[in-house]
Amino acid sequence: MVHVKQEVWYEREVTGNESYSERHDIFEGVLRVKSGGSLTLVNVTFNVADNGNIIVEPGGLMNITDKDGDPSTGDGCLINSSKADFIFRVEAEAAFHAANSRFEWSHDFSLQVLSDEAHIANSSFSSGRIELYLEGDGCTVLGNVFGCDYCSLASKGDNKRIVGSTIANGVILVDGGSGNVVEENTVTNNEPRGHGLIFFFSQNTMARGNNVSSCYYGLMAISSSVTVEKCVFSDCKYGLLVAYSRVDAQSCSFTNNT
Ligand SMILES: [Ca+2]
Repeated sequence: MVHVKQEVWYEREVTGNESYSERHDIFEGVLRVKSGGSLTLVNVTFNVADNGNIIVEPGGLMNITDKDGDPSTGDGCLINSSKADFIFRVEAEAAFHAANSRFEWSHDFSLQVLSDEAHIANSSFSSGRIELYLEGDGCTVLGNVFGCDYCSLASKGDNKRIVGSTIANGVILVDGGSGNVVEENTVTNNEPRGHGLIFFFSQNTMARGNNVSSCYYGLMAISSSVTVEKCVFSDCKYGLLVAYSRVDAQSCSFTNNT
């Protein structure tokens, strides 16, 4: 039997290099990764208490990952809480890497990523209402699963790649910016009048290979320029809504939209 360490973390500031693996810790208070600090968690379960928040400050790095680089083996991290209104914020000029891990919340969870250096891959977000808000330029969100009560994946800024995610109930919103790519995502939105993909003042955007179903508008473009390629819109009230926009739709399919 593997002995798993368990500790309670109270208010904590990370200022140097800290790395933890194979632990099951409880976190209370505010965790801050400070400028010059680096916190790596590998196969760590982190239960966040009711007073917990996580802030990665400018110049800090947080890395949440698994042991073997394989998303199928269940040896990643689990960040877990039943706290209402939990905030996990990566500030501008900070860095954040999350891979092959799980984030589980039973209330509202806001992961606010304001930095350019942010990569979130092959992870799952479940339960509660999740807001993943991306504000920097060039971050990537690849191959994640959002199985929450409601999920909003919202981005500002340029040149992001939102690829290969599954959103069981929610929306991908690209608000402003240029050169963003939304590709091969599967999006369902069961909220009344909930939409699938929304582009709002978003220029030179590519939406390619997405599968959007059970939404009010499958895709809404307002004051945007969007190339829509090889997307499938099914069982929506309306496939597309385009206003003050240039939308170039190629090889898309529309089925069962009422
Ligand atoms: Ca793994």
